[in-house]
Amino acid sequence: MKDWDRLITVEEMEAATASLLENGKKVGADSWQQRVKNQTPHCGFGEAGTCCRICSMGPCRITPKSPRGICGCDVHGIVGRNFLRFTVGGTASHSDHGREIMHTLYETKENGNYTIKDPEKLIRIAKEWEMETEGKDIYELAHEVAVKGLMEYGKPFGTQLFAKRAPEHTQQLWENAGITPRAIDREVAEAMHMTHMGCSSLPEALVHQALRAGLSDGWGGSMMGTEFSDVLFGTPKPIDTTANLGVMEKDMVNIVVHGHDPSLSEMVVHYANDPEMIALAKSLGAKGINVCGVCCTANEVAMRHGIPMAGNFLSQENVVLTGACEAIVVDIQCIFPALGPLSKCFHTKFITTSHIARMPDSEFIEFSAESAAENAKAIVKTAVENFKNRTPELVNIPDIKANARVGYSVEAIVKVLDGVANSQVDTFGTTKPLLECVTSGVLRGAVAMVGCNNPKIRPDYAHIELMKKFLKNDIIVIVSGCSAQAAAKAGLMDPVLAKEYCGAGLKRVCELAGIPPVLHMGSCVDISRMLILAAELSKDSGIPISQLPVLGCAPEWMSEKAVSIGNYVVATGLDTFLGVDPYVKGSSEMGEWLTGENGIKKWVEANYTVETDIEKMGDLMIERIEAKRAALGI
Ligand code: XCC
Ligand code: SF4
Repeated sequence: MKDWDRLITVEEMEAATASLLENGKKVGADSWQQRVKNQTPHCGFGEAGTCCRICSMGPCRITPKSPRGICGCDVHGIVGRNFLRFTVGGTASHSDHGREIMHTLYETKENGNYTIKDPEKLIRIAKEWEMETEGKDIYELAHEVAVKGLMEYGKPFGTQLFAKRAPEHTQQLWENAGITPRAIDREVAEAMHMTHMGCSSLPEALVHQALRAGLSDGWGGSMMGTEFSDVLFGTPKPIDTTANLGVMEKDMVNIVVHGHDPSLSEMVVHYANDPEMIALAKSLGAKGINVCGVCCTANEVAMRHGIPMAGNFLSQENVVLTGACEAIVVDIQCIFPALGPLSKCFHTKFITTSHIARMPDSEFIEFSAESAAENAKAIVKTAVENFKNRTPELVNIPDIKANARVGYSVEAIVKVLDGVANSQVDTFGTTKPLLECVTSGVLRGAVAMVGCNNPKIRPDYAHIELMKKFLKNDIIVIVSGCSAQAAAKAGLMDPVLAKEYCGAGLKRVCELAGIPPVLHMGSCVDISRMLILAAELSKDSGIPISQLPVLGCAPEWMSEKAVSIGNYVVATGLDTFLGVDPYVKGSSEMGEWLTGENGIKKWVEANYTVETDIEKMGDLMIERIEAKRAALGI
């Protein structure tokens, strides 16, 4: 047993943060904790979604005395437009990440910077897209598939190719409601158009487009991001790693990768293993090079290479505060601009690499697929050379670290659960063993927990406490994004120790399959993996997705991307529980559309529940799972 073989509590993590903030004080560092104080109380109009600045006659704010904006728009129109814009901010970001991956796929070549690691998957998708694969060189095929995928963003006619992966019933619901997603860019542009001054102010129309745009993300941009990341970098398989701040190494060069696009982090990981770079590190007095991750980039490299995960969204400042971070290398999304000034307080190099995410006080080393090797080498070298600039008195690495088994792609889940529920060999390659666990009651159901941290919620507490509650009730938890890292940091992905939290049924499944009770499915674009899993469960059982005892939940979400995700998860038929209100509480009509019985539920058989009391949310979710079971008679 290693000294870190233990479970970590939220209190321990909080104590670690407190000690790091003390470290920051010594050098005059700012912190998000302080900025939250400066920003509180938040603007009430913004919080309720009742402020409009879509045209320059405003900004208009809705109060009992001024119930309409200058153009006459009422509160429901304003809240609805804000909600739709919030959604497509996320749709655009996720999907653009997917687009970058498609460009990387286009750049692949034999012995190039990027190659094809999962050719079978590429061929499988090409066939699914009805492309000719026979007799083609794999790189020729990759090139053609990349072009076809990129067309999904702007094709003038038709709907998303991957939408056909949904069960018939779901596709029919989408068809009936008119929300089958068309070209991704079109859904985003149309949403911006609809919310332009003097266009849509009818909640029904705005919510309708929010669902369709969301679906173009989940079953379009994000799904391409996931599937072709697998093609490029390998489809994840279970792999052991460690998580929490203790993964940083006192005697090594620490390079933290942060952001989302694995095209960058894969290369950094590769060059950190380069003998020349390791020799350089040793010549400068370090024992080697340690790459660790933050946010979704961490998920990507953990799942494919077992790179340790230093933390999630609200721990990004913590990695710099350790005083042991030689470089924090970022690409896109969820990067605090605060990292610029913060790294100036230490020796840390803050390296930005994408024209999409330029920030003050950073060193910009532009990264592109054509020059990826050169760029990555320059980045690693900069970090290594910075080791000598450390201030030893400022090094403070909290001694907290947990084991985590990660890498549960749908392919991996199907494989590991095969045979667990006494099923026969003929079920190989299906989700039937998992279904058997659920119908027999050994497992009561599943919860897909996703999303960020948000200072409005005690960081990681909601994720971890909810997970423990579900495990105790024999509900298996699948996770992605920063929710996944919350679990990993606490030890909930330790296949040995996490069993202690499980009910008897779940414990047995974990033991038989050798899995942790919380399954790491990846980054946020990888929520598309959850869609595929839900679709497969539905197809294999003949039960519509909305009737399966499976729920979605984002207790600590904060980003626009999370709202886009919420829309596609709900639109796929999964009831979704949010711990933070998406700025819609100012409109009763929007509330009804999203959370009521007569709104989106009529279209997609699922809706949202917003519940900021986390204990209550957990109870509601368990009740909902049991109600779905009862309705199925299982
Ligand atoms: Fe970002 Fe993906 Fe949220 Fe984490 S979970 S804070 S979106 S890194 Ni996506
Ligand atoms: Fe005000 Fe209407 Fe302009 Fe919005 S669109 S700022 S409500 S006048």
